[in-house]
Amino acid sequence: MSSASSKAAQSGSADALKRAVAEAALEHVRAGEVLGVGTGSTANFFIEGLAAIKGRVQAAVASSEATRQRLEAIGIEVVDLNQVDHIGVYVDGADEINAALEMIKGGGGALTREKIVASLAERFVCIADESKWVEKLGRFPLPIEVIPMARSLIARELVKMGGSPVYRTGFVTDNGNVILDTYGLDIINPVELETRLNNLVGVVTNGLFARRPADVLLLGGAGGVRTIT
Ligand code: ABF
Repeated sequence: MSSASSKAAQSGSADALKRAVAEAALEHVRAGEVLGVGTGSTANFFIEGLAAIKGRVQAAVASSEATRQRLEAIGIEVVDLNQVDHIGVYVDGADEINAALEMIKGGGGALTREKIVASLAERFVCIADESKWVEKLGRFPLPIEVIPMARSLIARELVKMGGSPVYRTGFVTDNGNVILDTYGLDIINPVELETRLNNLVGVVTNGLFARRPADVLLLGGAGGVRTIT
């Protein structure tokens, strides 16, 4: 970490911690490969940092329209995932992450594209400040993207599973779907729950990233950035 961002991290503000982990992630960018880039405020700091090393990035795949626009604004070519058969590294934030590097994602609503890009990436580098670190996933409501006509059907299924789904009003995903932010699910086994939710007809994607967890976590705290694998 540079001394500037080390000082920033030590100052402890959330933005300083996000900036510090974003800067640390730049070291994971490999020359001449297609890079996957996530969405959210931490990922935005990463994109800012990428501007300085953009010559190293062959091209990028974006996990949202917002990220695509930010990458193009700094002069990085953004390619469609269908043009790519390999992504070396995917860098993205999370809403919660545990010691197994399983995550809840989707607070920003980009979970489906994030999961698709992550599934192709050889290495998933998660960047997060320490407020995201949890012993057990589930304090953050689990975002579930559903086909609009199945919204009430899925909501009833989630209630049967012990959840309290809340329709994210006024929000449509980049894929034209809606999101149910689901409180109260007891996430004892994240892999099992991710699979079970995937099997509900009408669910496009759920925000559990447990079947494909992160490979590396860069976690920002008052003492600096810790690398957890
Ligand atoms: C993305 O951005 C999402 O999966 C997650 O919801 C969110 C984290 O946002 P932030 O970095 O703003 O906390 O990674």
